[in-house]
Amino acid sequence: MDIVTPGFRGRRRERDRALPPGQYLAEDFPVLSAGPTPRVRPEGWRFTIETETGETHAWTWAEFLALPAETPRVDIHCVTRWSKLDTEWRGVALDTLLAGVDTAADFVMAHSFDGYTTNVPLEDLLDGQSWIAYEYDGEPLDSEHGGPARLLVPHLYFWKSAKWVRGLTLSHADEPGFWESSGYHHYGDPWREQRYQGD
Ligand SMILES: Nc1nc2c(c(=O)[nH]1)N[C@H]1C(S)=C(S)[C@@H](COP(=O)(O)O)O[C@H]1N2
Ligand SMILES: [Mo]
Repeated sequence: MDIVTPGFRGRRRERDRALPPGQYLAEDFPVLSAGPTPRVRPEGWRFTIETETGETHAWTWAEFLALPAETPRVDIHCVTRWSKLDTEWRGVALDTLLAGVDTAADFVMAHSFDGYTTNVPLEDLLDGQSWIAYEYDGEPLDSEHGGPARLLVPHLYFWKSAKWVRGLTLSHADEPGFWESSGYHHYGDPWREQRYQGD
């Protein structure tokens, strides 16, 4: 039997949509940070991509905002078991940022202004799968959610979506980042429930 209560109709679609195993739908947008929120001013902001040969590409905030942006609607899944469906973001696709970058690397480490790091295979950032996002739900990204800009890699657990991202380093070696060094899964596919090492 299908129970429909007033005010719940708008959620019909969300409720009926499949969630990855072990996940539930969050009503709000939880904040999960390993430390305090760093103060990152747009004036001092730089986004840097460093290749395996040491070549660097950098964008100031103004240069970054001038790049073509996209408005992805995506589902996000945190390893602490909450998910949100159809979240709306605005940001620059990694395809755009990496278009002029000459690399033969297979792996990426994302670095953040709070010292956080997380590793992702380069191919998982390409083909419309990831963005550097600076708006959420039509508003500038809140600092507690990673503003001014964060990595958004929605097909992997949300710890891969580095908040306050300051750059990517490309490498031939697959090194673990912050959570990956303390027992979390190296890759983190929510559909295969890759929460911890050995999953
Ligand atoms: N720089 C940085 N990025 C981070 C984190 C962090 O502590 N520092 N936490 C990660 C974790 S574990 C999760 S679940 C998400 C939480 O994002 P939210 O606070 O916007 O929900 O950010 C990820 N990105
Ligand atoms: Mo998390």
